[in-house]
Amino acid sequence: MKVLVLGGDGFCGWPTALHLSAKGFEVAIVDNLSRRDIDDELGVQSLTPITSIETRIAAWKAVTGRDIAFHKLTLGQDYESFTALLREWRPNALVHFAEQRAAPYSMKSAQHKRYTVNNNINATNDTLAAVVETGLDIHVVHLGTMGVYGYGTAGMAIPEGYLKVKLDTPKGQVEQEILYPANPGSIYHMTKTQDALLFQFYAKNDALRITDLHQGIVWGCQTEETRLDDALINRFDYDGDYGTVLNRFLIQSQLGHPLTVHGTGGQTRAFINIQDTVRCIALAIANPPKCGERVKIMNQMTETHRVRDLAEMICGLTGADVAFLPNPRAEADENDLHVENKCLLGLGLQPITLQDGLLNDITEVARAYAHRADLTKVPCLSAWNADRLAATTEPAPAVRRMPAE
Ligand code: USQ
Repeated sequence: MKVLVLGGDGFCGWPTALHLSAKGFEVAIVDNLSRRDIDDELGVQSLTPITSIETRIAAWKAVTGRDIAFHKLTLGQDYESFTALLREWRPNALVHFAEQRAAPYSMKSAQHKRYTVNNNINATNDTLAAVVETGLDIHVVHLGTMGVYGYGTAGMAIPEGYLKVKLDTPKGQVEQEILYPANPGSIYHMTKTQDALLFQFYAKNDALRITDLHQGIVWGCQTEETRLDDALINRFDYDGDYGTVLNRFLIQSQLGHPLTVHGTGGQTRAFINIQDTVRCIALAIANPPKCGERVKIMNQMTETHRVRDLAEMICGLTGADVAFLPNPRAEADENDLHVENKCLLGLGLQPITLQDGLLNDITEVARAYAHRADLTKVPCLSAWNADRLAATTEPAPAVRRMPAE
């Protein structure tokens, strides 16, 4: 079976390409290496020393004997080259990671909002239009986000994509299932809610087989495959735009930097380990929807945690201090989050929970590469709006030792 990994040089795409190759799929990567260009723009590099895509692929061949082809093209722009590649290579499935994935980066300026919208939505539409135009039967697996639902306290577990509603009609009450109402919290998350509508349309109009995986915040860095050789190492982002909360706290604890908790740290979010991410993608490929079926939506997360509880856990493990900082994001101070994730568990996912893998990850990556970190890149400087910008330029509050009183 042939799988094309769009965005296969990125944080989730690279380990996914290796995992699928290791499982015996024939794998090719499409990527324009834009994530590496953004590193240069932001003046920060992955904490881990990642090698060029050519070196990565050669190392994989040397270690496993398996080939991975690489095609450099920009989805959403190089449409003709992309359709030609589909016609020539005829993949059975494609996995779509080829989007700008950082919420703070998408909120930096008008230019960053425009880039994120143009890049992400055109990449998705071109992918779907190309599948239709070629007439090939390709299962499209997309990496969506839990952020399409918003993180509001719903009073119920957030279902997997669809919500049953009762409508009052002149003929009485009618039950329907609709897409769970979109409630994005950043321009980046908004592009993923637009993606969901594109998927709904193409599944209905063209009977495309589409799976949309609403993933939580990924933590960890290495997978079974990226550990096989130093040249295969995955990227690890710790900066204020691309670093995600738990990975940031882990490296901050190794740098002697107070943990940067936004506001009261009352935001509850969904999490998943990177090893489980790649396993979920393989499960999704193995269990496609049927032709003519609605979009198959699965919540790709394994546990929920409140940000300040994570900070407390890491303080307990490492003795780090905490700085409760003014929140640069427009988000609720506190929320409860309950999420259904029966689909992937039902397909056989056995979650790696935070307690299982946490210490390994601290020692393996954060400690080993702490010397490469640039402390000036740790603060989150992208504010969601003028009010948040004003709040974040207030004098810094005192650093506190957890647990907070
Ligand atoms: N936060 C802190 N301190 C920090 C960084 C973040 O308190 O130093 C807080 C944020 O204010 C927010 C929460 O931690 O309340 C999560 O922030 P994040 O940067 O870890 O995650 P987010 O911006 O939501 O985005 C990440 C990925 C994105 C993915 C999403 C899944 O970058 O690609 O879609 O997680 S989810 O959050 O479930 O929507």
